Order: sequence, then C-alpha cells, then structure tokens
Amino acid sequence: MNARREFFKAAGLAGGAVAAAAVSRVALAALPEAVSQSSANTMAPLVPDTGRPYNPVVTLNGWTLPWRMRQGVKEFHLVAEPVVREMAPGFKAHLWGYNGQSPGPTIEVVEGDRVRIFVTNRLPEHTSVHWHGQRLPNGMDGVSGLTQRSIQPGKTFVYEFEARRPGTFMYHPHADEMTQMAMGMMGMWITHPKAPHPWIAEVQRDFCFLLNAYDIDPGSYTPKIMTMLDFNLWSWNSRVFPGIDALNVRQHDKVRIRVGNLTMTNHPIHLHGHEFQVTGTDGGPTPPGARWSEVTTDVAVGQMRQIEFVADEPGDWAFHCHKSHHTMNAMGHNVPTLIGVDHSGLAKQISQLIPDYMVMGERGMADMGEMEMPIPDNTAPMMTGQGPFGGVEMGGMFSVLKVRKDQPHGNYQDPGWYQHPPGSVAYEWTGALAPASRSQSGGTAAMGANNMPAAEVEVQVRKPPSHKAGGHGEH
Ligand SMILES: [Cu+2]
Repeated sequence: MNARREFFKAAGLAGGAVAAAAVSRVALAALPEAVSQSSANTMAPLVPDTGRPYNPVVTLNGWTLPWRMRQGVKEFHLVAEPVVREMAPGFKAHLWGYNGQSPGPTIEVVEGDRVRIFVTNRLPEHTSVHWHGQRLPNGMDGVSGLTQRSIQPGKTFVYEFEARRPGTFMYHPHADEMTQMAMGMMGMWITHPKAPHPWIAEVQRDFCFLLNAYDIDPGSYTPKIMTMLDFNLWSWNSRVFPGIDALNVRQHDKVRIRVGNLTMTNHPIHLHGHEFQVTGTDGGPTPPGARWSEVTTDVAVGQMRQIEFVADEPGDWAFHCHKSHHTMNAMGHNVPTLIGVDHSGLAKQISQLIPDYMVMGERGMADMGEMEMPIPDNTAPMMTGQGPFGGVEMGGMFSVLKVRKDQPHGNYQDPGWYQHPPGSVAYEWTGALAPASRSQSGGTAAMGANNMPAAEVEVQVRKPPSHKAGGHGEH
C-alpha cells in the first residue's frame, strides 16, 4: 500500500521502527492493518500519496497513523492497548495508549473526507473513543452508555463520519475516563482545509502536541489513577524534558503550533523571542479581526490553542509552560523551603548516621540540577538538562524552538546548539562595583500609611512539610 510505503520512508528518516500487528491477514481481511509504532522519536511528516493533498503536520515525539483508501473512504485502524512509553531517556512508564504509543498516533484527514475508523480494544476493560470537537452523527460521538454500547475487551467497533470542518481536534475514551486518560489514552486529530481558506494561513512548519500529566511514584512504572491535582509528571505527548524534542525551523518560516490540553489544570504556554497570535481553537479558525499578539497563551482544560508566528529571530528559544512547577519532574513535592537555613552542623551530625546524607536546597534548588544525586531506578531527575552554558535546570513541560538561517526547507533534524554571534551573549562584569545608592524617598501615602509608626515585621516563608493530607490547591 502506497501510504504505508511512504510511512516507512518517513519513519526511517527519524530512525523509528513500525510493525504491523501480528494478526492473521485472513482473519482481519476486512480490517485495515493495525500499524504500531515502537519509537518515541518525532517522526517526519507523513506526506499523503492517496486522497486529497495537504501540508502534513509534525507530531512532537509522535507520528501520524497511515490509512488506506477503500472505495473513496479513508480507513484507519486504532488499537487501544497497554504500552510502554519512554517518557525521557532512561525513564519508562507503563501506560495505556493506541498502536504501541501514548499518546496515540495523530489522525490527519481533509475537510469533506469520508472517514472510517476501526477501534480494536486490547485493554483489560471496556473502552470507547470520543472525537472531541467534531461535527458528526450523535451515534458516532463515542460516549459509552449514552450514544453507544462500550467496546468490550477483544471487540472491534467501527466509527464512520464525514470530517465536516477544518481544524485541530482530539480523541480520547469516554468510558472509565478517569482511569483511561490518567493512563495516557489520547491523540490528536487534524482536519486540513480542502481549499485555501481565508482564515487558515499557509505555513512552512506545522507542529502539534497534547499536554498530559501523570502521577508516577519515583522508582515505579504505573501512574496512580486517583490523582486529581497532585501530579508529579507534566508532559507534552507523554514526554518530559529533556525527553521532549526541539522544534527545529528555518529562519523566516511561518510556524504553526497546535496544543491541546487533556490534563486537569490549565497551562500558560509561553514562547521566548517572538510574539504569536492565537489563530484557532477547537471551535475552528479565529477570525483575523479577533486576534491579538501574545507571548503566552493559556490553554485551559479540554481546550486547543493554535498559535502562529514568523520565526525571524535566530537562536535557541525556550518554549514552555509558565507554571514553574510544571517545568519540574517527580520529587518536586513535599520539600520544605530551606533557602538561607544553615545546615553546616546538622549535615555533619546526620552524615555520621547516614553516610550519603545531603541537604537539599539551602541555596535554592539549583544544586539539585547539578548534583549527581542518587535517585531510584526509573525516575526522571527533578530538574536537569545540559545546555551549551551549563545546567538548564528544567523538567516537565519544556522544550526549545531552534531557529536557524541554514536549516534546510522541510528538514526537521536538530541543528545542535545555536552559535551566538560574537558580543551577543550576556557577560560577566569584571570592573569595579560602585555601592548602590538607596532612595531616601518615603513614597506617597495613598492610604495614609506614612503616618503609621514603622513597625518592622519580617516573615520567613516556609512551605509546610507535607500537603498530601488535603486542603491543598493546584500548584
Ligand atoms: Cu503547565
């Protein structure tokens, strides 16, 4: 099949491996092959060679599901199953997903396409697939119990509808949702416009990914599914920094990034060095007159935001969630703030009892990123990553937009670190330091505060040692 051959070619570019599931072709003669992905790398875009042409997306640390055309219908085969997802190099999680990975593969179609999706359930419990944001017949909406019987283990169901409007959508189970989404079952759906659309720009790079979150105890492999707020792994497409690939673009490329949120909290997604506009939501393209420029856009729960900008500033630009706890990995919780606390005597005493004892955080937490701290097997370091100038001290929802003058058109290879032009990097001042002069002004007294006696109050802010017991909000 041509689409498959093209797919293998595309996958080969990024060094991945795909395999058809080992089921008898005779037994499943009427089913499209269930293609499975073994790699967590970002796969090259799947250029369509059947059906109507479009400019394909690149799924960050993900891939697009090949299809077959049968009598004018685009047929896909999704397999819901347990998967092992490498969330960062050396850190694997036992999740549930589709076709070998979590998230599942991106589904790309064209506005007006007739689409048939076979869904096989290889989970130990029933499932269903909801096509978030689509216009479709009610009975194809995938809400188990409400619009269909659930798909029992071992069974295959068929969904069929027309992709009526262009946009960015998502898919996820609507059966035992709390468990199945906490375990990683989700994917993206892109419907490309069938003709030039006044509100949909042509772009040179089109990226997409989902925001997701897991609660996996350090040293273990399986997410805790009862967690509502206290997640310890904040991920993009089930990857955490430094496991998230860079977004590599050519200078002056017009870039689109589509971000969907299937976590249980909002994520202000922030890009350095460029302003962007939100050009679409899961409701469709935003009218140009209703757009404004931003450097951060909040993606609320169950929402998609599509941002666009011209990448005209060369460099390595941070791209991340602006909630600082979401750019950390596991172990970021239940640690008291110890900044300014002198441990010199204490550490010595304790180390007589516990030889490897180490005080965390007396100068801030940056030491955590640098020190080679023993952590349980199969745990992502809390903050890590080496840049050209030292530790990046990040985790979780963090990546880099790499803008290069000489990045070839349509090429997504990582160009390495940015070579800064001489004299364009912040540098150390080595001259004399003049004493800082202090303002003597008392300021204006809007509320008469100047007339109050100046009682000096100094507070020490310290996090309570544990907030597991409840009453703890989102952070
Ligand atoms: Cu976040």
